[in-house]
Amino acid sequence: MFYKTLKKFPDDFLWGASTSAYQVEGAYDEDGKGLSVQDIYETPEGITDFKVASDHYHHRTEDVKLMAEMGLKAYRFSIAWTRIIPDGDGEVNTAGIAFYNDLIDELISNRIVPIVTMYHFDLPLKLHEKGGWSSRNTVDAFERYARVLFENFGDRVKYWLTINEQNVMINHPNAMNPGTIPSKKELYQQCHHMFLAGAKAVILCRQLCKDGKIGPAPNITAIYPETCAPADVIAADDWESIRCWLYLDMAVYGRYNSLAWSYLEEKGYAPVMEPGDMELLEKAKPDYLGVNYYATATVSASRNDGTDCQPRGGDQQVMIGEEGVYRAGQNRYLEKTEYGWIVDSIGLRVTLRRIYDRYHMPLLITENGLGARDLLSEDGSVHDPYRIDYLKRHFEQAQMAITDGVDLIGYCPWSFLDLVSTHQGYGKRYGFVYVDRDESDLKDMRRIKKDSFYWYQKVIRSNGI
Ligand code: BGP
Repeated sequence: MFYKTLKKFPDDFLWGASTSAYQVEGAYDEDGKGLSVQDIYETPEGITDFKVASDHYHHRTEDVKLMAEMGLKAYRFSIAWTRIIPDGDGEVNTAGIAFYNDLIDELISNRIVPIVTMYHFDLPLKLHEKGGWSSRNTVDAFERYARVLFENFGDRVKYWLTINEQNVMINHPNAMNPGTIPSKKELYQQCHHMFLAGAKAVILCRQLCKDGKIGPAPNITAIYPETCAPADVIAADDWESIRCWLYLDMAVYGRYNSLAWSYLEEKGYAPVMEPGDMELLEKAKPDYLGVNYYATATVSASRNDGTDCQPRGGDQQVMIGEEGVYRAGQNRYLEKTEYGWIVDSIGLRVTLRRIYDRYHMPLLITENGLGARDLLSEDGSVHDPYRIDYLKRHFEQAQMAITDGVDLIGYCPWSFLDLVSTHQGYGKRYGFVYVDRDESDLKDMRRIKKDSFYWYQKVIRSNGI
């Protein structure tokens, strides 16, 4: 629908930016930090160690100054579980508490609202070795970790996010499981345990954080049918339920989405539950929903002939489609990035409207951005007009969604500064701030403001006008 006048971004809109611990911090074994599953991936020959990341651990103060200069209203970062409790369920590491205390204090003194993700893909290795999310002990360990976080930081952190992209960890488990990839049956058991862990954290947050707000941060995207053939529409509905609503229905209503549950039963993936699980899940209502959005997906009806599941864009690491459920479709209306990711700014509006319509809860965009091979030019600057164009188009659609009636409280593009990509090394950059290192040379890690930094600064100053 067209509007004569667009609604403004709210005055207290949280213009932010995101990162996650293992992707920016570095210092993976310093000051008592334990190893996480991310710290044991083998680095290919000739590639510098990704665990140094952007060395934010040692550049913290400088990085916060840059955030303040850009005018950020909020900074979404994750806490490394292994910096707080090195083995996941044992002693608390006071140096880890001190690091995040300092970060939070520096943010607040610069009037930047901290938005804290409790767990972003970096399960403590010791817990992983003891069965990881397949074991219910990890649920207890997460609850204890949550208590440590709330007791130490809950006086200053108002916005909490429980688990980053639980749905991606279930659907694309390769990036979080060094070694053997669990079977689907096991993954959905892990998923159930993560639901319990998230619910326990929500309940604890209510008890321990006076003004705390807490919610999940799944990766949500509208799924389009490739054609208007009813069988394609069914496939799109099915995949949207299995990929998205399964996770948000559980977070908001504390119940399994019925369509997704039928799928779990049909495939033999339904998790084993214990008495009291569903009661617990029902009690844990979030205050808001984080949404990571990159791109929509287009699907067509399954053929169920053994060819539904295929590697994404030739990448054997990421399979899309599922036998008997859906197959990847083509969308000739959408462009792709140089990394083959679909770009669909209107899809952001579609996605936000669908989520809001289902749940009527405040929404916070916790990730969205463009990965590109940015270059440091000879004049010492980084020109990234493509990123400005990408974000501009997405911000416009966010404003359209607000005009549609969506209660959108903030927007945290991925990422504040360049960092290690989950799937594609360091050459794929997302930041407003360039970090002078590459995949084969750590160089001096100098921070350089990209053109998009100055552009976003203006966007924030004018509150999106
Ligand atoms: C999301 C993750 C982020 C980040 C982003 C970009 O799924 O939450 O951690 O990595 O995707 O993905 P990539 O780094 O693979 O380009």
